[in-house]
Amino acid sequence: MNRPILFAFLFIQNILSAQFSQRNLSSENWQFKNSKDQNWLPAKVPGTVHLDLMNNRIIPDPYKDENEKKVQWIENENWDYQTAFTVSSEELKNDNIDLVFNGLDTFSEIYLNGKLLKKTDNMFRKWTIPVKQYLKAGKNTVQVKFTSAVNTGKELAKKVPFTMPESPRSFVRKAQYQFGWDWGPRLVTAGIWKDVRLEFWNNAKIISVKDIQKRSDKGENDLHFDVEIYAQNSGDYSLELNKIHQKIALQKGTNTISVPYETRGMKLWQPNGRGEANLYDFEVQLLKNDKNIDRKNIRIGLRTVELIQEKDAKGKSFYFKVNGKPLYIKGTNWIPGDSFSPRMTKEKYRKLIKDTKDANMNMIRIWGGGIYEDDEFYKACDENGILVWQDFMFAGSFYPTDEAFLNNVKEEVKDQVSRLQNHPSIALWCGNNEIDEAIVNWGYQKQFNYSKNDSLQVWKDYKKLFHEVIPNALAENLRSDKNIYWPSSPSIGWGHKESLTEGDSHYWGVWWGEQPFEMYNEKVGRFMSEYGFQGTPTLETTKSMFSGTPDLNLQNPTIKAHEKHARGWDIINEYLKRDYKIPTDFVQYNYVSQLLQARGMQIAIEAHRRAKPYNMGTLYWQLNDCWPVVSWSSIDYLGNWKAFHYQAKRSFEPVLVSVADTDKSYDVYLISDLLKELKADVNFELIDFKGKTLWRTSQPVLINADVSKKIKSISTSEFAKFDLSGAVLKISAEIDAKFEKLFFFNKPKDLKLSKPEITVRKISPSEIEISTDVLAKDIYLVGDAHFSDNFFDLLPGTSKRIVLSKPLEKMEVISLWDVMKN
Ligand code: BMA
Repeated sequence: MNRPILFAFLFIQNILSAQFSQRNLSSENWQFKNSKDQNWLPAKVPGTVHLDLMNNRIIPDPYKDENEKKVQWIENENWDYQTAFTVSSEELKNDNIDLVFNGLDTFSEIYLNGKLLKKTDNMFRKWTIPVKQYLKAGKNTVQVKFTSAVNTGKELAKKVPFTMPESPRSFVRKAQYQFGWDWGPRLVTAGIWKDVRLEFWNNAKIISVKDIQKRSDKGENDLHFDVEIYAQNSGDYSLELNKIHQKIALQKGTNTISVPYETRGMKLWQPNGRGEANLYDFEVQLLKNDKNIDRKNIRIGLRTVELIQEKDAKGKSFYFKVNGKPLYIKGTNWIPGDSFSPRMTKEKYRKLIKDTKDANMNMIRIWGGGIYEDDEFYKACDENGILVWQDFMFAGSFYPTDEAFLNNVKEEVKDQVSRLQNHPSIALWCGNNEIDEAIVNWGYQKQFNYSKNDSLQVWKDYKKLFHEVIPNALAENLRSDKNIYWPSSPSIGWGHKESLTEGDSHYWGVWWGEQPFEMYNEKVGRFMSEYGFQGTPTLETTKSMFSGTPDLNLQNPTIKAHEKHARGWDIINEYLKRDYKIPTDFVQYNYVSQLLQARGMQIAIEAHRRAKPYNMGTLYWQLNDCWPVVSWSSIDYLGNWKAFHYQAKRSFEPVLVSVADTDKSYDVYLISDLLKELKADVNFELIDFKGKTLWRTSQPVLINADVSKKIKSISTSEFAKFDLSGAVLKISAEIDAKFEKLFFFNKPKDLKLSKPEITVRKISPSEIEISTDVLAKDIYLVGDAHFSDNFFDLLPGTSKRIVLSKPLEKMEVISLWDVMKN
């Protein structure tokens, strides 16, 4: 019923806006089918074949039960998509009509009215096809036929004379995590995963608008815009930038017009923790005979980012200067938010980025095994002051370098860089995730019996792609200070001592190497871009793994199937034994495994921050999940904060107290990321678990801006007379900067806890107050709401107010005593 009205509206709009207009074809009635079948079924665009099969009840939800196995056949099939759409004779009067696909996953043939117009082979490219001559007034049909990426990849792999690891995934320019990861299911998708449009234009169109910034020696930001215009006909045009008008003459073909802009009065874009993330909107209009023929809107921030690497006594520095000042980086790694990324919502992106801001972070690394993220992701980062470390999408394998592959990558870089370049959040472009490391350390050459020549070839290919083709393509498309390129993360693998003295480092001795958490205190590099430990998802998310009534039991095959690391459960249990115990009760296991993860990460983050300025950044592995799973994430698939996210927030506070436990002393550090000096009277109090003060002292402290400083060293002999397994050191201050830190002397399993009487008082429907008589360690408020704090310690005789995201009828409270009592 609505359709004719809609068409009429679009039609009128086309005429009114005269020259440039576009139509969204995603909202047409799309259909799909297995290419072997006859019957077409309803489909959704943007989408993927798995979602369409689920919507048509042909497959079960792969996230539930052990269904992942049941849907593996899909990757070997070919899938056809089609829709019909109407074009008016008015629309056909435009000089140019382009059919634009923002993303096709992956190998496809595009037909318009039965004619093959294009073959595609890269999920990360945008395809623009001039179609005016193939369109007719009235009904038109577009078909996109996808061939299996797995089968195509296998064919491509045959061209390389030796076996490549992770074949066929590295042969296809497609999100690599879809082939299965140690936190992700194998779900190799196909489909029209981004919007489809028809674009109508005449005379000329704006290809891109780049904001180019330079910081002068005086510290001022110089700004101009490079407007790239394609003109079909040369002639006189005019350009308007936020109402500033200028006449321009265009040549036939591509023209670049540079437009300076006065920045006086504009405020800088600052990363989270350093001030406001100020953004400014610009509209660029192209006019012919005073009529608008095209426009582009961009939102920019004024900022400079530099990566400083200078030789020093221990190696080479690695830090970011933002707006001229060194910035200690606190953050995390991002993986795609769903195995079916087209169903990620704006709200989900916004919430996850807000969660990083709320946890005091200032950078997020988009890991190279996923996707170049949706615009919404970067917009949210721009607005929240979260810098982005952007990997190109290559991860943990060897990649081919035949001419077709290299050309394909060049186009991919061009498309992605021109889409993303204006986001002030993007700080660095990185060639790949763990490929240098894979070549040097992972032993594939031996595993696949490479000859010496094969091995040399792999290294040559690597250099070609990541030291030549990608950085050159980046430089061609990003001619400004914003082009900071780093070939591989990490630059040096964690088995080599240089990984701790220069470059960025992924330290996996804890977890993969099963070294103790305390090792984090020693393995501190210049910039830690990955380290992590798994924890179970929250109970709500665990329950969502079941299609029927959840059977919360560690032996349940569904629960087991939602851990993708081959030794995952064993490693968690090994560390549980060391620091806690292995509970048999499921809820307790879920709780303690989260505490374990939070504890390990606290040790790591604090060691990194204490080492400032030797260490200038810490990005833990990983923020989020793409399905319900046991993983390194701090926020689970449904968006719930695990114990670790609450801990990350505490450990990333701008002012942090941290205690380093050496054999001889307890060294207390005050770490400040603030740009002003700090004065405080710091109180130190040793309290037993019943609330008795055993020892106390206080001391005035003055620390400079942005430093880590040892403010006190307490000799272990001073505390020798106390039973430290039943005591906690409280370090607090109220003046200038307010902070409180509780330091325990023993591992959780060696603490002499007694049963706390925890009371919950309702203040309002969404606020409660928790209090306790004796020390309550790791209080866990169990309920399906977000709590302003959770998994926290409460000292004897104290209370804490907690805000709930929604009123709860039922809430349980447990603490570590409940687990450790027997
Ligand atoms: C890092 C990442 C991922 C992986 C994680 C945990 O190396 O780059 O590839 O999921 O470790 O093993």
